[in-house]
Amino acid sequence: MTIQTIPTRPFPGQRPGTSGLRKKVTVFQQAHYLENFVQAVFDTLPEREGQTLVLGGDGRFHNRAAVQTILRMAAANGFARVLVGRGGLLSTPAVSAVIRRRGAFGGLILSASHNPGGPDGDFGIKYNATNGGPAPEKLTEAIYARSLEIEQYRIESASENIDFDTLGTHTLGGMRVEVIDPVADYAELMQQLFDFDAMRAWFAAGHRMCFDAMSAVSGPYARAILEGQLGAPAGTVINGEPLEDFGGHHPDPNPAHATELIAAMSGPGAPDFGGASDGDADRNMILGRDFVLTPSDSLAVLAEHATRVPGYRAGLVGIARSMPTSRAADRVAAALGIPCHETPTGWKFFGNLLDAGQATLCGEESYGTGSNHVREKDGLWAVLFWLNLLAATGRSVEELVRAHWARFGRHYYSRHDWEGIPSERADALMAGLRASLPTLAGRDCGAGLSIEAADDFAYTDPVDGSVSTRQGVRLLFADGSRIVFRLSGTGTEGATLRVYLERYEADPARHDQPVQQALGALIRIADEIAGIRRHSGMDAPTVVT
Ligand code: VG1
Ligand code: CO
Repeated sequence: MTIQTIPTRPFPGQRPGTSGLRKKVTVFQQAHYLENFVQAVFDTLPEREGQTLVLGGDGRFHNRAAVQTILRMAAANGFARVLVGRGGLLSTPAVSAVIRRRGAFGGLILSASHNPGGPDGDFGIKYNATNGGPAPEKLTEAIYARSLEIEQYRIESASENIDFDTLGTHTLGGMRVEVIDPVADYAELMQQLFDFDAMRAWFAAGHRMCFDAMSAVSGPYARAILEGQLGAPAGTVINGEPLEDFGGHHPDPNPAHATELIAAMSGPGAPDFGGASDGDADRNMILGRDFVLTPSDSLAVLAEHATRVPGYRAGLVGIARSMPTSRAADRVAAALGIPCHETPTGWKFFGNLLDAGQATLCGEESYGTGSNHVREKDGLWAVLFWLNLLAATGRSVEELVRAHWARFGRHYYSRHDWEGIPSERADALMAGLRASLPTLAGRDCGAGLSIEAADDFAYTDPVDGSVSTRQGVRLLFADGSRIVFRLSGTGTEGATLRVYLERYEADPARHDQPVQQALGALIRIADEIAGIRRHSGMDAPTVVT
């Protein structure tokens, strides 16, 4: 064993955002940059000695180099064992599953999720704790504080590179490295939750689906489960090979970026069901033939029918949604007589609720859905859940959603992203909004919309009492409509303003309006109150989902 202690100096800005530390690949390629952050993580985990770490990523550019570095650092920092996915691959939900199943101490996930990859793209890293979930804010803040005072890191220097492309066991400076099948644990967990026989019968009856893996990490998982175990025909999974640059695309499953799938799902010859997931396979998009549904509606429909699926037959103890996510799930929770928790944006806020048995299903408007089976959102899980519902009910995606609207009403919903705003301008916009908050309540905005309350969302975790403030400015209208403004915490260039728009419509005769039209008055009010065009100098949002 040859442990080297390398002197280093802190890099500013190693503060994890909504989901881990994300920077340009070129930033991560600087000498000591990754090492400093990893050492800062290890330094905040004194109990790591003799423990097991799970390691893998979404296969993007720099994944392989980072795996070699982290293996050496884990060996030099007292870990007894690292479980690394073959090829350095593990999806985010698979890391969560492996940590939980194998009783590991924690895991490091190498991914910038839906951000583009390649040498000019983004890279990222995040730490997940013993429960399999993203490090809570207390821990990410401690990691950041440590990164600002770091003076050295420890790395094992003598050994050869580890071959992590073949299953097997290696020794690295006294530490065991096990190269594991990235799919096996996850696939077994899916078999416990879903009715594989019913889904097999659905395909055998001639139904068809298209799953777009977006050249990201879900490909091997989707192929093994959909085509391998459920008998879907070869070719059901498209873009199934993980590529270091995701084929040059944003691996972001929404109608703006998953254009190939949207095209495949339209027209009379289209498959019955469509799904997609993002870079690290924790997001999902669900489509019917010529039918796109919002993630907020997806969460609500899954909750409504959860007991049709074996893993949830006993019913739900609660639902949790991020604050900007529409209130469609709240109505289902009310009908079921269970609580619906409202948390800040980011999956880390669901962890305590799940651990405490206060929620079964969780969801975010940003194409994230999940449950207590792991502590991450889970893209393929959501697709399988839908597939199980289609098989169990014999109905189509559109039929299930329309019936849901008829019963509960429709929450028209859209998110407008204004990307690449210079940070000072975006900060000025948010400061202006916050300053105007006391004057907004009671304002009549025309079109029958008056503001009942306006605030900056704050959250007190019901389990550990921790408080998170400044989580998004909310305008709450008397008719139940909402506008929410917040700045993204996952970008790597300038600032992204997210504007979330929601309007409730109870009357089934009015459930067929074009979404942007139904939200037209709210879109106008958002700009009037926040001065988006004035501050950003832009005419229109860059992405509308
Ligand atoms: C975005 C989404 C948020 C999600 C986060 C991580 O964060 O809005 O809901 O949890 O991405 O998802 P932000 O701060 O940019 O709005 V992933 O799949 O990129 O890890
Ligand atoms: Co993701």
